[in-house]
Amino acid sequence: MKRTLFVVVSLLLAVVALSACGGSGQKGSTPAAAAGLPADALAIATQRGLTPDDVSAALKTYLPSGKHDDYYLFMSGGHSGNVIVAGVPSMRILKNIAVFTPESWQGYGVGETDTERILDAGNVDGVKIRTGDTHHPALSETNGDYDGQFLFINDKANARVAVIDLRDFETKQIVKDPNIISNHGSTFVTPNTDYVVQGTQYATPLGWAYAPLSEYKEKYRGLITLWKFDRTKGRIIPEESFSIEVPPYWQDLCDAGKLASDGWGFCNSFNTEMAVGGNMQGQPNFEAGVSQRDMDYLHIFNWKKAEEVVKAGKTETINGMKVIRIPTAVEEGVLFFAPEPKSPHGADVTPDGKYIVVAGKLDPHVTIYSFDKIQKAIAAKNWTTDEFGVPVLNYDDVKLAQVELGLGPLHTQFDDKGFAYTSLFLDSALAKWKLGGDDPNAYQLVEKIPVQYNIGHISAAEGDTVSPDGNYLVALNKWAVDRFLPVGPLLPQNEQLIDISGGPMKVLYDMPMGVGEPHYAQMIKADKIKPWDIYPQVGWDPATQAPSKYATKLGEEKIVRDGSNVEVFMTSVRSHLTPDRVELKKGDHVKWHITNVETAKDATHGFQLGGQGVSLSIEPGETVSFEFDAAHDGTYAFYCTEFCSALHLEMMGYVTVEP
Ligand code: RUQ
Ligand code: CUA
Repeated sequence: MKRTLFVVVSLLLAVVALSACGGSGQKGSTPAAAAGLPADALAIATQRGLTPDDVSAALKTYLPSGKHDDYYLFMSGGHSGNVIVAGVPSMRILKNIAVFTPESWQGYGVGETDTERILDAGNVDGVKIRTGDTHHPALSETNGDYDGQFLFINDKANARVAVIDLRDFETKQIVKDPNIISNHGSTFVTPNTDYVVQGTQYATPLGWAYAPLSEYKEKYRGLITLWKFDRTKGRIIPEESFSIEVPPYWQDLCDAGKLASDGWGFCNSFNTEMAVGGNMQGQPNFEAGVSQRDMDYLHIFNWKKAEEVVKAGKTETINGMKVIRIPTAVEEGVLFFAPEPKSPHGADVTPDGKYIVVAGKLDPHVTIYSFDKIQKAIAAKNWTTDEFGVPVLNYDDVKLAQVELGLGPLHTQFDDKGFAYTSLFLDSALAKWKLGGDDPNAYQLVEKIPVQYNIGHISAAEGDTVSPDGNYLVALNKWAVDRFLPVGPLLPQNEQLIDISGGPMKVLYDMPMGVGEPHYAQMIKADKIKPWDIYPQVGWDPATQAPSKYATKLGEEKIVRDGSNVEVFMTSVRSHLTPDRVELKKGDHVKWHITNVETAKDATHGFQLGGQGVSLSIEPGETVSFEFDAAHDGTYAFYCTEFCSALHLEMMGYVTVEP
């Protein structure tokens, strides 16, 4: 114990001395070293039973009040249907971005607002879908590097993709693929965000039309959909998007080629058996059925070639979407397969674009494919074909190396020093290994550390771009078991921050996630994101990112009645809503616009109207519109939901509905 304390003291002193050398140089703040080590530091460490490792982890993650993090971390919220934003290294949560599910506090998707119409665009066959399962966030890229402008995310349950604008961190668009009902290899972007790519997970007949499972091979299909993204509009353009038809092999995870492999994309798959279940009909469970073969197929597609094929009109339009059918994809050299070992998962392209790493859930190796070898095999036309006529390259022609890492390898990320990191689900561990270029023998396992527990995706700082940062990696763990205060049988997920700056890897911080299951995350340098402080002008409509035609100036508030149609033009400013009386008659249809005329940072007003299911958040400069029918006579109160001033409770008004 004495020794431990001694080490703690030396460590604290060393860290303090170091930070003094670095010198914050800030006037008015005394560096800790100059002030001397606080007398109680050792006492605190002792009393709390902190080890030297604990102390250094604390010092590496602690952010003094008012200081900002180095990175933003964008995590999917799993079946909460949203996105969660945190800061790294503090791991403090900064924001929930409502995406596929309504959220009262953001006024998202409630009260017939523009945001409800964004959600309505994702309805399926007229069914209002208000749930989602977000898996893979993708930041927009320029030349293969995150540019901090947009974020995309998929909804696995309904094959939808959403666009989030990072100027205001709000969802702007949801698109529904008209031909598939579930996606997974989604979203990922091409290096200049020309396309947001999406792969099917569970095959169905196109348009999820009816066909019995006995017709699986004939009728069921997957798609790789390339959603065209227009950066100036900040929107996906469905009319300029297209799909490549693929066999019903359950495409899994994808990545876009970059640099050397720009123009190509890669998806692993895992049901080349074409198992159809039937565990009550004497057939194996799906899990056994889809794991019979030793090899599945890495899908290799040439999206630039596909673009030309579409331009040449060699597509079929199915439910409004242009589709390159399999025979055309084969004939035009758009689609190839390469065998990949045992229950593959993940396809991750190295920062230089030269190699593709595929893991195998039931194989202890990662397999590294060489893009150069793939090109040579294609040029030599050295292949067999599958049952659908798709060329299958020879494994030995395209495989460059394998590294044995441990049990259940899943996902790979990269750093700035030539190392790769792979999650090991069954081992509950993170493996660090060395990339070896074209030399198969140079690929080597370096180190493994345990994580708590059942690790899925990992996210290293800019770790899937052409220029990773190293520094930090977050392990997104499925199980937390014993890590946190118990909260009933449904435990939080555990996101662990890991130091990968050099030397042995170290877990620095455990972060419980109070919602959903963050599948994947991306970590971007904080200074690349330039959010607005307030909307660019008073009367702004965030749904269109343009001035609203319903913007109302101070002094120009009014209530306009035309028969039973009533339109309210309201303003909000600390600490009143004008008008504060809205007199309606039973049966009126009401359109109501509120402009928050505040121009002070953070001067948001909320708005709730009792009895009508209306909840809004009106940020400085924003104009929001909502509608409702005054179906019942009575007296209702509306009020501001943000404690905006000392007289916030008085920021209210009445709606009277006369019989
Ligand atoms: S994957 S279950 Cu991202 Cu490993 Cu979805
Ligand atoms: Cu505005 Cu409270």
